[in-house]
Amino acid sequence: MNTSAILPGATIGILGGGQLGRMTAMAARSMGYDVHVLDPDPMCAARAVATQTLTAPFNDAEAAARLARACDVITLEIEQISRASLEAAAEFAPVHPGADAVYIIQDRLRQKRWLSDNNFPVGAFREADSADALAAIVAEFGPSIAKACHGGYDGRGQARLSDANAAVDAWKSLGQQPCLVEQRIDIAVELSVLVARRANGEHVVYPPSRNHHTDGILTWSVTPAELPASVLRSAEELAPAIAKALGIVGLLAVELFLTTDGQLLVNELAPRPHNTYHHTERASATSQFEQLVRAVCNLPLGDPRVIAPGAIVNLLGDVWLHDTQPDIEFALGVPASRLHLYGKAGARPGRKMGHLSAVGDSSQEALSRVLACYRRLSPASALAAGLSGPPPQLRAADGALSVELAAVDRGNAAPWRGPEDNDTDREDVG
Ligand code: AIR
Repeated sequence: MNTSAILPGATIGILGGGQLGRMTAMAARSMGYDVHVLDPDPMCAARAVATQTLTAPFNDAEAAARLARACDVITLEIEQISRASLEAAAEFAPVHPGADAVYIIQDRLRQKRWLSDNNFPVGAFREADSADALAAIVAEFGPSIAKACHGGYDGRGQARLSDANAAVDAWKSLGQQPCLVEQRIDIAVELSVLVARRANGEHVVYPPSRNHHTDGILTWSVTPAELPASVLRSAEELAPAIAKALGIVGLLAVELFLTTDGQLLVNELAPRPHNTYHHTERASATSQFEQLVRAVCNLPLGDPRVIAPGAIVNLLGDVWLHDTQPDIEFALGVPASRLHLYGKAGARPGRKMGHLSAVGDSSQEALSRVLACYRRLSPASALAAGLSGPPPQLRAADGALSVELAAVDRGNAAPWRGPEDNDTDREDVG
């Protein structure tokens, strides 16, 4: 592999032109790179920032090759790129992360099996290949979530089953295709960790984010996570170990659950920038988007430390679909708040259109500010998301959570013990 740096002036190609591609392209342009994108939607969000937008499906290998021919390096912002497209692009430019890692991650069942086979901690799961099989698994597991292997994101392609009677409807709603079935986990806290890794194996780990989802879609995210040190340490060891095992060059986001009995389990992986790290644009010494550019261009990785506690709230299409339109002027009166819009044309329910961010002197202050901003912007959306009351308390004020976290502090947490040698491992070529 050619390991020299790809310097500003070069062209970065991005497979996918949604909001993640757009924000990556903005960071790349700030650093002096040119950017081309490929996306099936000619009006994709990154179009406004890229100098060339190729309109083609993600399984069009010929188009991926055409993108790569005009670029010095290729990265991606969505994992649903066909293996053939990634391999075709790699004929003409380095593709980071590479086809092998993306292939494992892009199929949810394959990903879970890989994690389990490699001894990373995951909850109970099975494959269902018929409605009857699904019913039998749910009869055994109890409440479960069935997930389509391919294609679903932001809560799409998932069905929650409280008992086996729901299997026929769930099987139909997932397109009558083999799916991943996960036993429902009693979650105390949702968190995520982002790692950036260069071709020589050097990596940096961002402090974990603490996250809150509604109906499978991220609602808010805050950093630092305000969790026990033992949990943070385990999470920070887990992510680079997974990135190394996958040979990731670029970014890997690891979504985790801390269970009510103190275990840390991997939920899902993403080989790209992640919604739970949008606050890095404000809160961190290096944003995740700049970090991706540095990693794939083989530049020194940026400092991942939090320089100001920060939080974000997602703005879904619903915000624009209520009777009352968002009050941007009122919202931006909240101190240290900022509005980010992705320039998407069609507001649809559940579609990520933008986010609000805020920084503060503490995680609690940042979260309280961004939620206040959201309530001002769209009281109806805040009500629908259960966010119209006082902000959630990140520290002990919530009695139940503090009991659960006390159990974690006593050492029940994190059955997974990191490898001894997960320091920078320069000899490993990803
Ligand atoms: N994305 C990728 N995987 C998960 C998410 N949320 C981002 C990418 C992708 C965009 O969502 O940036 O391009 C697609 O958004 P939409 O609203 O057009 O479906």
